[in-house]
Amino acid sequence: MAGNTPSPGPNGVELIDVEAPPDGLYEYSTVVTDGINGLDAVTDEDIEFFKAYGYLVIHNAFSQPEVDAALNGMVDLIGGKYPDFKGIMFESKAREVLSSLSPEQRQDYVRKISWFVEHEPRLKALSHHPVLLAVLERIIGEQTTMFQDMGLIKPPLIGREKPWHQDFAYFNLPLGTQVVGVWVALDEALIENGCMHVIPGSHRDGPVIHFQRRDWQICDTDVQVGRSVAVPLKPGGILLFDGLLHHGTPPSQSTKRRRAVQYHYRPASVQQYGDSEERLKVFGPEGKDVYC
Ligand SMILES: O=C(O)CCC(=O)C(=O)O
Repeated sequence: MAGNTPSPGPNGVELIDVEAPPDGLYEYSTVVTDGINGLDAVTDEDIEFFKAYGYLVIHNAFSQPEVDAALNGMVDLIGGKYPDFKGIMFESKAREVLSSLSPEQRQDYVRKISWFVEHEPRLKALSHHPVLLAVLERIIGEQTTMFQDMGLIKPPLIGREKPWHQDFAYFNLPLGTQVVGVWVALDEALIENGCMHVIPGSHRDGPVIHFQRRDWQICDTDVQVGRSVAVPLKPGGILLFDGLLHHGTPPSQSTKRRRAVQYHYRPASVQQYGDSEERLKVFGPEGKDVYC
């Protein structure tokens, strides 16, 4: 995939390609196949595993009816059912074809949706599931506040990479705050359609400088690819991950959709900073005499 060349997207519409990641960036040492079965089954050892490795896989966290309801909610958000909802980030060129697409087809032109939980109760239900919140409280050590919600969509074949990064680099929170991300597979997330890749234990290395390249990201040559693992999930499976865990997703090479939602939680007692100054001091403002 070369930069900025048109290529056929769904329904034959031309889309602008984005820069491809370097070869080998998403090689992995292992595919994670084990995990907990159900939110109720999380033990104290699992909480310790999370603290040691920075992630936890829970299969069947949500039932198929809950997943189907969430997908219907996502289709309604993208299809324009809620006029007050403005949080849709479309793929380039989508604007030209939007009016000709059905709500179902529209999903294949969306990259991301955000700030939707107050508009869509079926997606809020996942984020506020009482047993999920209880697990998060055990990790965070106090009552939690959800402070970010996102729908992450990789349309078939054109779904782009999310380069390696630490989510904490995006948050204006005091360093040391225990942040937990919850990534929920709504479709089956496979290696081919861009499942999550993580570097176990990398949260313990602390904050890493990020650069504005294909995204706000860890330098490709700093990624410890040899330590990375791929985390495929069935619909309803979730990945819990530490805000400092290195993670990323490769571009889709599949005709299968990969839709997911991601929620972030922090301790209720910790407030966000009003500006990004502290964050950029730690994660590196672009142009600060460092190059990757
Ligand atoms: O779902 C994806 O493709 C990547 C999501 C992610 O890592 C993020 O937005 O922080």
